[in-house]
Amino acid sequence: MSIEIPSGLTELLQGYTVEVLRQRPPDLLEFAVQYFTRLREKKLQDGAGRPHTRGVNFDSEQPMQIESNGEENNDDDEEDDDSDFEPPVINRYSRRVSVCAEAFNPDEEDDDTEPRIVHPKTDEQRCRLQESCKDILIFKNLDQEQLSQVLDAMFERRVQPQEHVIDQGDDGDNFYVIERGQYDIFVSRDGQSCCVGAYNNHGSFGELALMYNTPRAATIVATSEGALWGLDRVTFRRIILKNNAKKRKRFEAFVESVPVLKSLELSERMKIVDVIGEKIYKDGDRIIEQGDKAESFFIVESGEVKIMMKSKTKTAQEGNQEVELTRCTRGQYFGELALVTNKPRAASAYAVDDVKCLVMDVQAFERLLGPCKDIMKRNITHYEEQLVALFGSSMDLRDPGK
Ligand code: 1OR
Ligand code: 1OR
Repeated sequence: MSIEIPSGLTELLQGYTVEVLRQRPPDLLEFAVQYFTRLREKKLQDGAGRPHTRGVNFDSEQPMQIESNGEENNDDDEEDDDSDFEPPVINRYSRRVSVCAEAFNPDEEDDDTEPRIVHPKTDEQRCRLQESCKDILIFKNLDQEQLSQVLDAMFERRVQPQEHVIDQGDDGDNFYVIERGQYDIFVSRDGQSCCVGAYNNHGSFGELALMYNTPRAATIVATSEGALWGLDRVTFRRIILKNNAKKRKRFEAFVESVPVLKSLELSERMKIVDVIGEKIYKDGDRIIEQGDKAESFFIVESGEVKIMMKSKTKTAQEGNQEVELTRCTRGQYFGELALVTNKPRAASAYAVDDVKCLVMDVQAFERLLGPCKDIMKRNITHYEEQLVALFGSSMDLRDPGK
């Protein structure tokens, strides 16, 4: 008795198998449910006309090209032999596994044979994208080639007021860089959704679910019309996580030695390494300007940083002169005061010779440095005592003039 294999079955299973090999999900059955549900959704969207047995292109926000990096891949060759079979492209699938700082195993995910995603862009788009990404901390340690692959893969997304870009609890699909617009951050606690912060025209979000394979940790809602640049999960993991593994090796010992971080668990310190960026300054560069709105926190990695404060009381000869308050060297931090008090920068910071700092954005500071805040607050009391001694009681750290 011969058994007839239904038409489309081979392709259907092949599509699933290819995705399993690409994603290596921890639970094959759960993955199958997700995969085939999405496949069915895609089929319904495409209309019932053509049987959709070939796998899913989950990334349908914009047309894109998939570029192979030219390396031979036997699996792909096999797929090419089957002229009726198109491999599925990119899967936004993410499984929820436990939250931990061990985000990436380079041996498992270092797959340079992955097809590359390219969203073609005009010169004008490319300029806007580069401008939006220039201060993104998790891009800071990428090499030229990695950065250009990231930029190639990014796609533009416009949003309207009240649009939910991310919903807490969802699986992670994309990481977003803000080109413009305001976005509120909501976190649900005991069933109550609280606004815990906001992004104002720059920054990035959506990295946590992709880094740690966890559900979205917050809801992000646009409060104005806005423009974002998205980076798909697969490219994010391939490049950013690979780079994070390197960053951990490079900064682990240093971060271990920073006194203010001593009260954190090792896994929490490693999460800091995942989201920090290294910034380099030349002699005389202003790192922070007194009176500015604060967006980051700094730890000196090498060199020396001079903290200068303008007195509010002007004299005819001196004008609004800056007075040197202190210097920070390797392992010391600055820029915490404005983040803790939610006030403008109390002083300016300048590089003395070449300086390298590890920089963290305000959201990561809030999220990760809670346990260190007591130490910081104690030091702030110490600043206030010094302030009175230096300038008299008329200067107020909570109202630093520019
Ligand atoms: P994600 O992939 O989990 C939601 O998707 C994103 O919101 C998240 O990545 C971060 O990029 C971003 N706690 C958690 N996620 C936050 C937070 C945050 N802020 C921004 N995101 N907290 C607020 C800190 C101001 C801590 C709340 C307790
Ligand atoms: P920020 O976010 O206000 C400027 O940006 C940073 O300079 C500030 O955080 C501190 O990290 C750092 N008073 C105020 N800010 C100081 C001081 C300081 N020292 C360092 N910073 N005093 C010097 C105490 C030795 C007291 C003022 C007289």
